[in-house]
Amino acid sequence: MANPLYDRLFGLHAGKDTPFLYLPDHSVMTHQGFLGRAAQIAHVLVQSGMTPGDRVAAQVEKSPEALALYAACAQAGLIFLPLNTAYTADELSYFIENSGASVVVCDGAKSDTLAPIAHKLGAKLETLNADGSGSLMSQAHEMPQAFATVDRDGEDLAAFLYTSGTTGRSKGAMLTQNNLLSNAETLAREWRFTADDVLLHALPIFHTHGLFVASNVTLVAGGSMIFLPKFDLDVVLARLPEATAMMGVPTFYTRLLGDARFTRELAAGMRLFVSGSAPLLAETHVQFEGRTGHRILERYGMTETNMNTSNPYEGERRAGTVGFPLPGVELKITNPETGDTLPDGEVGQIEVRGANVFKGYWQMPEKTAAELREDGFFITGDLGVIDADGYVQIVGRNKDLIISGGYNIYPKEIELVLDEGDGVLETAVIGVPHPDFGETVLGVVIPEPGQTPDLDALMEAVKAKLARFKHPRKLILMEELPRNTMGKVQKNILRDQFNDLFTS
Ligand code: MCA
Ligand code: AMP
Repeated sequence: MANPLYDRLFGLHAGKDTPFLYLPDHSVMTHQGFLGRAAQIAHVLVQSGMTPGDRVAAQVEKSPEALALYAACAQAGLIFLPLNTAYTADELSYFIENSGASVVVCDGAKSDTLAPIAHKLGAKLETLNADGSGSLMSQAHEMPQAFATVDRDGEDLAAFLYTSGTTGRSKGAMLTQNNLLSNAETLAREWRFTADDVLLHALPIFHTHGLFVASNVTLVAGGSMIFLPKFDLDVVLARLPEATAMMGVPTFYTRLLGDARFTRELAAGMRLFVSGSAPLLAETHVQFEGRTGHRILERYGMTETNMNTSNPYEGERRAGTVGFPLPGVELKITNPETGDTLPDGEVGQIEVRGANVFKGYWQMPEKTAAELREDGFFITGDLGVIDADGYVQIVGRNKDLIISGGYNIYPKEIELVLDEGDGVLETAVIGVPHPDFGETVLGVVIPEPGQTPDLDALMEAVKAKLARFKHPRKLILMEELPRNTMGKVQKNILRDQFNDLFTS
């Protein structure tokens, strides 16, 4: 027996003194140094009573130890559940309860808030701070730096990543070892990653992009990462000359282009810039090439599927497209009503199938059945078209979703909070263009007859419940919402009406 994910991402680096993480203070953590920490954490988790298949929920700042926690889970056969650091106590409480996590790891600053929640839900609370201190590592440091890897099958679950839904309730996407590993190996091959690569890593590690795409691809290839806590423009510009590759959301690239220090010379040592998580404007692609001589490689993925398509490494990286289905991924465009496959050139819903596609939503069989067909095709909710040369273009969404700076926001979740406000009849939350975040959140509020809702109070109610990145940038009062003859709210009309609100 073996443990494919651990063996092929981590285990193969055992005993190597090669650099793995270049840190903000310019210190270096080797592969072996990293694996030693992961083994120590695995001991702590197992000694606290965890057994294979148990869930570890982590809401922690990005650090080498936070990444080692992921490796520790893989090694001990535990399911890793990373959580956005912006989530509020309300949001966390749902994730912990829904997943049945038996250990919760949080930043020391949040332990007072989370302790009662964890206690109520029967989970053990450990702390892990950005500097690596806290209860988890203080126990870990006492442990041996080797841990007997737990046997796992490729079909065993490795991670839960929560993704919101159009009904407002988040769903835990169950990802297997094979889902993660197959995608990492494909991407490393397609993007020509080797042990010589140094990836500039400024993404958060609680979502697919930073954790599975960026980190797993580097690990599988044996490369190293400049591991930065967040995207800080000055730091990214300073460290770029040490890197060979970078992955980012479009906001990273527009921010770089907005700075005169970002020049062709600064990017001269780079071989690859990858963009994803949100649409990269063709204009950004063109401007980037003009400035640096590099064509950004755009790819397309989802939490439920990892990466589905990619522009070619060699060959034309076509602006405004997400390239071709990756090897091993089948992609078809279907009629959203009938599910029938449409001919190339026609716009329809994107469906994908392959080893990358998740197992389903944790304890939500109906939601799984609604999105994952029996034949294995996953209905992405994205609208796309395949052009004459086979490039896939995403032209819209068949789901009510806003993507702000690469973070997904489901309007329903915000509408449910706003609708509860005093004097509010109904609300509609929409995404409108934003120069930095691509899209941002706008809330339209319709008062009950004769009432004037207090918009500040509404905003406070949202702040109390939902993560900062979900907060509307603005709330607007209107008399009524535009509706079609069936009575359905026409958000497209609202989007057109407020299209220029943040860009003009
Ligand atoms: C921060 N804020 C945001 C966002 N990020 N508001 C809306 N959208 C956001 N994305 C808040 C901050 O809390 C702050 O609030 C204010 O907005 C401005 O913050 P700023 O300093 O400008 O932001 P930042 O800290 O520099 O962060 C922006 C960022 C970051 C670097 C773009 O959001 C980021 O790293 N995004 C990457 C997201 C990502 O990894 N997505 C991948 C998901 P205040 O003013 O109150 O302090 S995986 C995925 O989508 C699929 C699978 C895929 O294909 O990859
Ligand atoms: P998430 O649920 O966070 O995994 O986000 C997945 C969604 O992000 C997809 O369904 C798309 O709508 C969007 N997405 C990811 N990559 C791209 C891209 N390159 N272009 C357009 N949309 C993208």
